[in-house]
Amino acid sequence: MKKAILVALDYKDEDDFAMSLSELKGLCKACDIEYTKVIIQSITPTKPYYMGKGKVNEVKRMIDDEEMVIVGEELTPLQVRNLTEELGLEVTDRTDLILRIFASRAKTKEAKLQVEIARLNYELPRLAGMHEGIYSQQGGSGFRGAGETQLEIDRRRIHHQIATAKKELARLKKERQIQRQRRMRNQEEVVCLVGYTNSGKSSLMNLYTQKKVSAQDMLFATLETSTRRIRLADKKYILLSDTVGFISHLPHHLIEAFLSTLEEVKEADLILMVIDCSAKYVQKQIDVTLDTLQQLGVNHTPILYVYNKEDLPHDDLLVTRDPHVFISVKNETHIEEMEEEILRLLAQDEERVAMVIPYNEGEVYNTLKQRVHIIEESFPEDGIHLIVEVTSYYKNKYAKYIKMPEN
Ligand SMILES: Nc1nc2c(ncn2[C@@H]2O[C@H](COP(=O)(O)OP(=O)(O)OP(=O)(O)O)[C@@H](O)[C@H]2O)c(=O)[nH]1
Ligand SMILES: [Mg+2]
Repeated sequence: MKKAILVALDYKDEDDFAMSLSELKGLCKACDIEYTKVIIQSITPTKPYYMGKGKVNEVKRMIDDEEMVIVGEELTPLQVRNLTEELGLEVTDRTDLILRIFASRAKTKEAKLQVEIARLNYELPRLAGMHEGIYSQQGGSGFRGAGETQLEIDRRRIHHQIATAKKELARLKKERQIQRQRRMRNQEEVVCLVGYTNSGKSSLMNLYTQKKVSAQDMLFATLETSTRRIRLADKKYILLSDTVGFISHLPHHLIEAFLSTLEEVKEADLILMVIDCSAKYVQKQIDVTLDTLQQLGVNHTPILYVYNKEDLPHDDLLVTRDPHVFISVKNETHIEEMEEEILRLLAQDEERVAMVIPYNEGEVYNTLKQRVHIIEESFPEDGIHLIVEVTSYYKNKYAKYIKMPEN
């Protein structure tokens, strides 16, 4: 196990800092790194060193047998270079830890490519610093020219790798789209499990499925979306999707990389937000999850808040969001209530509306035909006239085609 010194700057609000520090420790654990010292400074990040210059010297004096220094936020390439030079040992950051975890967990081709792209994008601006390090170690200005050329070569190589990986990813994505379209034609409703990492999404999924997905007490156990057809309350079949967990300050390269796995969420009829009600910073975790959903462009989909792990001690005065249920996947309590609530929400807001779709927007008509219940259709001159039964999701999505009733 590698030993490390952690450095964090405390300049945000109190909860935010406490949560991100405890997460940083969790990330270390997931990377098999033991932190021996935690150094906190109450200043905003400085451009050259992230921490203050005096703090750099202090950290330097504190180094015993540690092999690395880990900083609680993403460092700029300049900061990495300066700190490595001053401290004389490996310096890395929170983003790097998350990338390492993702890399070790990625199993499918798609997840591996996504992590690779994120990693390459992270490394690209850091190349220059790495080269300078190498060549200053070798000494002598004679290497400088050669170093610049090598840097150019490496940059080109990485750009090429990114392009190749993206191309391959696009191909896989298309396959996935075809699968999704096939599913849509079946008109089965899609319910997506989303939520903070370690909240219990995969465990909940496993209640219903023979073929288990990996559920473990570690950050980012799941990296890829998996979908299973399940039956709710002995009544209705739905498609349940498990997704990658969220975390605060998820590196933006990773968000980009994982957007395609999360596309399922965009098309969900209902989102089950799984929340670990025993987590110390439960409200923050909910906020981060809601923010991430917004970043994904998910705005209208109804959400059922599923407060999981009710078997563990939790704040009785927890301010809950509605609609909500409390469950324990572990003890299988209140699962039926949750199912009834899901069924109610799926059925709830079906509404009959009239629509007019211009003939040149046949795509919209085709989509509706696949996904909603069409009660009547006629084809007069001004467009396709439909009477349909839609959920609020589709009502919002196709609002501009809805014809207001005349009275
Ligand atoms: N006590 C208790 N533990 C639970 C419950 N549900 C899940 N867990 C535990 O919580 C941990 C995380 O569960 P997962 O299902 O892997 O969580 P996840 O949301 O899929 O996590 P990621 O894949 O990392 O996003 C595991 O150790 C589970 O055994 C519950 O109701 N009670
Ligand atoms: Mg999981």
